[in-house]
Amino acid sequence: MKHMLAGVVCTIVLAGCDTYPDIADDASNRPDPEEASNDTFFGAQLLTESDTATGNLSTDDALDHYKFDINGNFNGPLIVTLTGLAGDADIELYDYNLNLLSWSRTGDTSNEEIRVWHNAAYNSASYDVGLYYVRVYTDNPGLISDYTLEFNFDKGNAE
Ligand SMILES: [Ca+2]
Ligand SMILES: [Ca+2]
Repeated sequence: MKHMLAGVVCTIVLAGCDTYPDIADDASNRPDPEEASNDTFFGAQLLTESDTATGNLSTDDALDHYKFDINGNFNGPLIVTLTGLAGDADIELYDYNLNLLSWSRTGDTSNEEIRVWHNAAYNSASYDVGLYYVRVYTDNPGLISDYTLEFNFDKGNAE
């Protein structure tokens, strides 16, 4: 009985842990490059015209991905914010290789903010040295909320 209880507790604890980046299509469990929705990294919406995106999370769509390129030939702070929330949603920042760089997971309707230092020397041979991915998501299945996602890259003294 004690062992069973330990197993249950362990399962509950694990269920609360972060998982690896989910680049797989939920249905097939395999990468799906033709995925049209922004629910996967493959369908990440490119922010080009503006550094701001407005989106919506709902019961049927609790996960959105975005990507942007800061053309980062300069070092400087990159700041990503999520505002305008009606409930608890969170953000994660990934590099061009989909490595999780940082995250912001405050509670309730609090704004989220991620600050990282963009190092232009990091894999500078790559064409996508300034490419980042952002995941906007909620763990609250009942949440319905608009949001504003914004990124800001300060080239500092380089300009
Ligand atoms: Ca979505
Ligand atoms: Ca939150």
